[in-house]
Amino acid sequence: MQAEHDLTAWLWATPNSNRVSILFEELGLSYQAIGVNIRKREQFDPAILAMNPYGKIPVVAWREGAAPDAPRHVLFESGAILLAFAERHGRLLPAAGAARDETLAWLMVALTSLGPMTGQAHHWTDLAPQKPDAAVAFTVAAVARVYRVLDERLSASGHLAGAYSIADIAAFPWVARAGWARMDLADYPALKRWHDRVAERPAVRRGMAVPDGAILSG
Ligand SMILES: N[C@@H](CCC(=O)N[C@@H](CS)C(=O)NCC(=O)O)C(=O)O
Repeated sequence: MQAEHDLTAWLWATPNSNRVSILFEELGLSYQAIGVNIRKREQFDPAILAMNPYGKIPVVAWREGAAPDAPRHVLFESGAILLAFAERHGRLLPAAGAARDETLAWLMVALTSLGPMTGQAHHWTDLAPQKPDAAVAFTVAAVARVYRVLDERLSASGHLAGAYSIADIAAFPWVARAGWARMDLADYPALKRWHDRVAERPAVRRGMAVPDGAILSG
């Protein structure tokens, strides 16, 4: 296991940020969470842009040793952070074989379909000043399609890929915002059971409340 020193995460009350705070809580890491209020466009502060040229959160940084001059690592993209920390700590991702491949496949469903499409649906159903019917219908239908796949998968398996893993951590904070895509979890019983079970995990409860006091509004 590799230890991180001065582990810091730049986050807000957003699903991609919650992936990282849940991950760190599950791994039992000690870290400092710094709030970046994306509604105030703080993600474009030069200090954030210097770490992530995309100007998005989450971003994390740490030193590879206790010495002040130990090499500092900076990492952005929630999927990269999930993979890097699962590998560094040898947890939440099987080391090899079919179980690892399956975990990566469901991780990719969360990273490339569930998250982005729910984000788009949130934009068109809620945030956008105009809400064209076609844009709303397209994005809501895309989320419903992913929900059907997840629901079918979870009716046959307790977690997305066998044991609880970074695939579940990547998916959970987005499913927790089902309302953003006009989804009702009551229509997806296996997904709802999984959601309710994962939500009960102490690390998930703690991670969903980070950064302390952050509210995504407006
Ligand atoms: N693919 C990126 C997406 C990051 C992302 O879109 N983060 C949102 C918050 S969940 C953000 O920073 N939004 C502000 C913006 O895009 O300017 C990841 O998974 O980390």
